[in-house]
Amino acid sequence: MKKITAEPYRIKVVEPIKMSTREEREQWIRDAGYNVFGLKAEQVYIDLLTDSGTSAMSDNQWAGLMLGDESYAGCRNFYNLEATVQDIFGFKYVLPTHQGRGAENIMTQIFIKPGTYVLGNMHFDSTRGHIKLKGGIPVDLVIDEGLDPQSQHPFKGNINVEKMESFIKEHGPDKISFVLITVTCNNNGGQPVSMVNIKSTCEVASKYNIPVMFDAARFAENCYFIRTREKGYENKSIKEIAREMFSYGDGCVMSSKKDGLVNIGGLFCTKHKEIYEQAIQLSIVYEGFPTYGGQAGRDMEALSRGLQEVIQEPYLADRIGQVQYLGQKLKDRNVPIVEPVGGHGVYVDAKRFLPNIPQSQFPGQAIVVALYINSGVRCVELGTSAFAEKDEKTGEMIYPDLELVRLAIPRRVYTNRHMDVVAEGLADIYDRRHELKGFKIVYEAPVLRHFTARFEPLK
Ligand code: P71
Repeated sequence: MKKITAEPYRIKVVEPIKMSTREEREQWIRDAGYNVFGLKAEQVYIDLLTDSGTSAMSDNQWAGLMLGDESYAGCRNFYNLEATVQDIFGFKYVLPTHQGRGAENIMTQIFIKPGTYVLGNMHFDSTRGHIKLKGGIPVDLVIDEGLDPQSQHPFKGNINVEKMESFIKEHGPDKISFVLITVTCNNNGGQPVSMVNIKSTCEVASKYNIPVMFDAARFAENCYFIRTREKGYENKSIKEIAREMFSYGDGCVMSSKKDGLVNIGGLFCTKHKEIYEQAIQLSIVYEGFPTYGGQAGRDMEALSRGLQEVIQEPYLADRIGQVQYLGQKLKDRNVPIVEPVGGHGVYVDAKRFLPNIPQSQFPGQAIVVALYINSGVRCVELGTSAFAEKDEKTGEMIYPDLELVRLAIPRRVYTNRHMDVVAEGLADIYDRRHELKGFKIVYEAPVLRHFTARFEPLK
């Protein structure tokens, strides 16, 4: 029998959160145009909007803040961070950035020539934005199983390597600026990429002289899945797995707001001196002098310590275990979710949850609003509101394959009793799903509309 375990930490500081009444929440969400991005955080009881920048830091990280060296150039915390990243990632050259997208800006400026393609499993929104702004064309090549919420494939973030090679042959290697592997793959459920897949992706890319970068936002969670799901890695440490994974690529960008266990910051790393030298120029213009890159000395100290904590096996077992706990509770109540459950949250399959509400009426948004009103839980729609696009030629709406609602779980912040409240609330709504109505959009911005859109419920 499996031994019962509990959190590998105890709680030293608590932050009160406010409970509210259903009537208050009905009023607040109406005022916010039925968009949870418009709510004040204090109007939320359990906030599962994102796992980005929402982690709780450890006592060791907080202690590190006091050791911040706020010198403009060459502060000691940079050298600590550099040594930690070199040790865990294996990349020689390390540049801090203000957050993930700062590193993406540097990466896309270095690699992209206008009119070239950037291949990847699934590019994240901000990456996609940076690629397009530099004249590149983002191409998603995730395996078919990755787009099927019910497929039990253990590595649904994998790249379809054959498809990638045919794409390169068809368009010519000169037309591909670089390959980006996002670990774990956020857009389809925090799904991992296997070591075998990373290795063969990099082999094919290098055959055609195409550089490979990683989006390492959730690298430790990916390594944990490799350790627990991929043959040959069960006895390796997370650090050994990370070192092997990164060894196949040319560098990485990272939003340290996820697996850095800090609230802000990012990294750009590479093994090549020439790339580093170009990156320094861009860093000075967009981020800051290369030994701070938009971060305070104390931020870099907390990040250095966070990276050492995030690769600890008990931490990851607890972290991934909590996400699976919520997933299992929802499954027990028949709520349709993306399976297997990924690394940083549970993704609800809105198409199966509300088969009677067409994508044009925002079924995901209907679930998000109902869960907020019911339980004070804030989550996010990753479906029609976030990703539908108008066809430039025909003006027709193109709906995304996946209509999902993400319950992202902040790291070390909530207990499993909070997860029980979330599961209970969502299961209640599922039992009453026939009462739910769709929405129409009454205001939308031309780009990234889901942050500021306003909705009205359909009668
Ligand atoms: C998430 C976020 C935060 C977010 C950012 C933009 C729009 C909506 C939500 C951010 C990521 C990410 C990956 C794989 C790069 C970034 C940008 N994720 N890559 O999931 O997931 O990092 O926010 O530090 O600039 O809620 P940044």
